[in-house]
Amino acid sequence: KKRIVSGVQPTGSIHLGNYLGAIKNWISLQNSYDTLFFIVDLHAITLPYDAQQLSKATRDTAAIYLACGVDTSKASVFVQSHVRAHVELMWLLSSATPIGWLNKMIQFKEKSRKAGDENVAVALLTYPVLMASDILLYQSDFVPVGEDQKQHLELTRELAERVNFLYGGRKWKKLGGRGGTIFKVPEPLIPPAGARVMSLTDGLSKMSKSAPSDQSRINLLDSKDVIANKIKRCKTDSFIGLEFDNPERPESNNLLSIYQLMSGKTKEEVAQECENMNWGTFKILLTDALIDHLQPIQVRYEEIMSDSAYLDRVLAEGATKAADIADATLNNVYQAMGFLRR
Ligand code: AQP
Repeated sequence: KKRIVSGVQPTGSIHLGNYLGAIKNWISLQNSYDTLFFIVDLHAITLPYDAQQLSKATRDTAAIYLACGVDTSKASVFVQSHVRAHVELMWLLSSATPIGWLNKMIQFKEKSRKAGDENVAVALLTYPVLMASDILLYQSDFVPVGEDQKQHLELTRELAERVNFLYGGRKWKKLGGRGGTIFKVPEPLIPPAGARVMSLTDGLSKMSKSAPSDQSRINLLDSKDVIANKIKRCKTDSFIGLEFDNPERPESNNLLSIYQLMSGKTKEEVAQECENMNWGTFKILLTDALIDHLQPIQVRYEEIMSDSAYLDRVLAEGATKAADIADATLNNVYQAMGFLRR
C-alpha cells in the first residue's frame, strides 16, 4: 500500500475549513492507503501561543479526528511530539537546508510581517524543515496539500533529493542502505475542488483559526444556536438567487459549496435547488444541513472525551507504530551521514 501522512495543528478550534480541506478527506483515504494522521503540536509553537492550552487542544484535536471517522484499525493516530525522531531528523535536515530556501517561503514572509520582528521566532523560519522531517521520516508516497502548503512540499521534495544526492551515494550503498535512496521523494495529493472554505464574513479570505473574529468561522464543536446565529449574521450580497463560480459573488459561491459538501448533494443539484432562492430561505437550509452533519460528530466527540483512558491508549499505540517506522529512517540517516552509532 502507498503511504500518506497528514496533520492539523492544535492551535485553536478546529473549523469547517480544517474539516472539509483535510480531515473529511482522510476518511476515504484510510481505506486505500497506509495512513498516519498526527496532531502537529511541535508546529503549534512557531507563533506566540498559550502553554496552558496546548495539551488540552492536542487532546481535543485527537478526539475530533476520531469523532470525524478516523479509524484506528486502519490509520495510526498520534501526537507529533510523542515521536522524538521528528525533532532529531529536523536537526540533521537543517544542516542540508540552504537558508535561502527558507527565506523564500511565502508563508514565512506573510506570518513574520504580521507578527512583527520581536515575535518572529527562529522556529517560524525553520518550520518547513520540521514539516519535511514529518513527511520524510515515514517514507511517504503522497501528502495531501492545500494551495498554501504547496511551496513547503516542494521544499520537502528538494531537500529529499539533496540529502539523497549528498549522502545516498555508493558509500551509503556499501553500508547496506536500501537501494542507495535515503528518502522517498513524496508527491502532492491535491484535495478535491471546492475544498477551500472561505470566511463567513469575507468571501475572499480563507476560513482560519487565527482570524480574530469567531464569527468568521464555523467550529466543528459549535452548538446549534451558535451555528444558527453565525449563519444568520454571515455576509451575503444583494443579488436574488444563489450561484456558483461568479467572481463577483464570492460569498454565494462559498456558502453554496459548504451547503453542497454538508448535504452530500452534487454541484448541479445544489445549483438548481438554490438558483431562485432568496438568502433568508437559503440560510435556513444551510443551517439545518450544518447541524445535521455536525451533530453526530459532536456526540461522538463527547463520548470519546468522556473516556480519557481510551484516548490515551489510542495515542500511545499510534505513537508506538509511528516510532517503529520513524526510528528505522532516522537510523539510516545517521548512518548515511557518517555518525558513530551506539
Ligand atoms: N479555509 C480552509 N479551507 C480548506 N482547508 C483548510 N485548511 C485550513 N484552513 C482551510 C487545511 O487544514 C489543515 C490543517 O491546517 P493547519 O492546522 O496546519 O492550519 P492552517 O493551514 O495554518 O490553517 P488554519 O487552521 O486556519 O490556521 P491559521 O489560522 O494558522 O491559518 C491543512 O491541510 C490546511 O490546508
